Amino acid sequence: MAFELDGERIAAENHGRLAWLEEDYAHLGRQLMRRGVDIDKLTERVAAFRVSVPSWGVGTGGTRFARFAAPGEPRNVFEKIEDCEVVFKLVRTTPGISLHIPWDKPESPAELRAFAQGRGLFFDSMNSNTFQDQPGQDLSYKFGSLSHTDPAVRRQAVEHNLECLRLGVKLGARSHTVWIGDGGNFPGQVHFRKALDRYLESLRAIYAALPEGFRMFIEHKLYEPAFYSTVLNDWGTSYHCVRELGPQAFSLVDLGHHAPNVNIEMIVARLIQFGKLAGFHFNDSKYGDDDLDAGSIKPFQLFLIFNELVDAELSRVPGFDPAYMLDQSHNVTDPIESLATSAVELVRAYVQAHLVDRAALAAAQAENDALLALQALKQAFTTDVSPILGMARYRAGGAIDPLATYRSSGYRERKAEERPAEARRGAGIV
Ligand code: RM4
Ligand code: MN
Ligand code: MN
Repeated sequence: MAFELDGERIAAENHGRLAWLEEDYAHLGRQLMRRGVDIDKLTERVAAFRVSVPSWGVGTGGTRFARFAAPGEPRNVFEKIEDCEVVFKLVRTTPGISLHIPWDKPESPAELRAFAQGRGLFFDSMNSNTFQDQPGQDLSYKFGSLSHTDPAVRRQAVEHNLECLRLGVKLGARSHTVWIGDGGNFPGQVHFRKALDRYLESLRAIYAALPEGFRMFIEHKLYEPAFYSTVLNDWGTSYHCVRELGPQAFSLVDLGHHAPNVNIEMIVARLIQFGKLAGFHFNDSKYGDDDLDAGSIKPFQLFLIFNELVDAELSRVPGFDPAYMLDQSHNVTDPIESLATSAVELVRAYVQAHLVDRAALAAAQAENDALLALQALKQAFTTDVSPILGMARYRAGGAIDPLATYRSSGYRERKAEERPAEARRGAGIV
C-alpha cells in the first residue's frame, strides 16, 4: 500500500494549533467588524474558492541548463495525482487538475478518471503539446506547429489537439488550453501576417471540434522558445483570435508571459470588460516566464489582479466565470510545498481584494483623490488575513499550517523509498 497523508495526521497537527488560531481569528473578527466586515461571511467565500493544480508541476522542473531531480518524484500520471491529492488535503481549495498531453496520456482514461474521482479530484483543463517532438512522430515542430508553413505539419498539430479533446471528454474535463511555441528567432524568418492567418485557420479546425460544454483557451506569450517573435504574442492578438473563433473561445492570462512592468491587472480588466477572460495560469516572475511560486515576487500585483476579479464578481459582470489554474515549475523546492503555498497565496489575495472598501474607492475616484484611492487598496492589502485562511482550511478539514503538517508527515521521505529513481521512465516530466 502506498503511503498516504491521512486525515488523522492533519487533525493531530491542527489540535495543537487550534487555540491560537481561534484567538487570532476572534481578534481579526473584531477589527474587521469596525470596518463593517463580517469575518464569517468572508471565511465562507474562501470555502468556495477553487484553483486547479498542474500535473506537470508536481515533478521537479528544470531550466535549459539542468534539472536537479529530487528523491520521491512521481514517475507516472497516477503518482502525479497522488501528489496532487496531498496538496488538496492540505489546503482544500485544489480539487481540479490540469493535464498535459501526451505527458499524461493514460492507457485507460476510464481508470485514470476513476482514480482521481476516488480521491475527490477531477480534471479541469486539457493542455496540448505541439512545442516538442514526441518519439515516433511523423513531422517535426522545429519550425512551428499550428502556424507551420507546411500544411501537413499543421494538420498533424490540429489532429493532436483533436485527440486531446476526445480524451478530455472521456476524463470529464471542461476546457482545452492551447499554447504553442511557434515564432521566429530572427527578423525576416516568419511572415507575421501569414503566420497568424495559418494559426487562426488551425484554431478554427480545433474550435469546430469542441465538445458540448467545452471552452477553448488560448495562451499568448511574448517570447520563448522563439526569441524574436511569437505568433500569439500578446493579449490584443489573443483577443482578436478568440473573437474570430466564437463564444466558446477565451484568452488565457499566464502571469509570466508579458514584458517586464506590463500592467497585467489592466489587461485582466480589459478582457473582463470584453467578455473574453478565460482565466489564469498563476505563477510569479522577476524577468520572464520564470514560473516561480504565485505571490513570491510581486504580491501587490497579485492583489491588484484579484482586485479586478473581485470587482467583477461583486458587480456581477455577465458571463464572468474565469478558470483559476497554477502553472509553475519548481526547481529548488518540494513541488507539493510550492503548490500548496501558492494556492494559499491566491486565497490571500482573493480575501484581501474582498476587504477593499469599494464605496470609499468609488468616492475617491469620483473626487479624483488619488491618495485616498490608493489608501483604500493599501488598507486591504496590508491587512493580515492569515487567520481567515487558516480557519477556512480548518473548517474544510485541511491543515491550519499546511507546510508544517506536510513536513511532519514524512510524505516525501516515504515516497523516496517507494519511488526509486531507476524505475522513473516515461514520466513525461520536463
Ligand atoms: C508554457 C506555457 C504553457 C505550459 C508550458 C509547459 O510556457 O506556460 O501553459 O503548458 O509552458
Ligand atoms: Mn502557462
Ligand atoms: Mn509559461
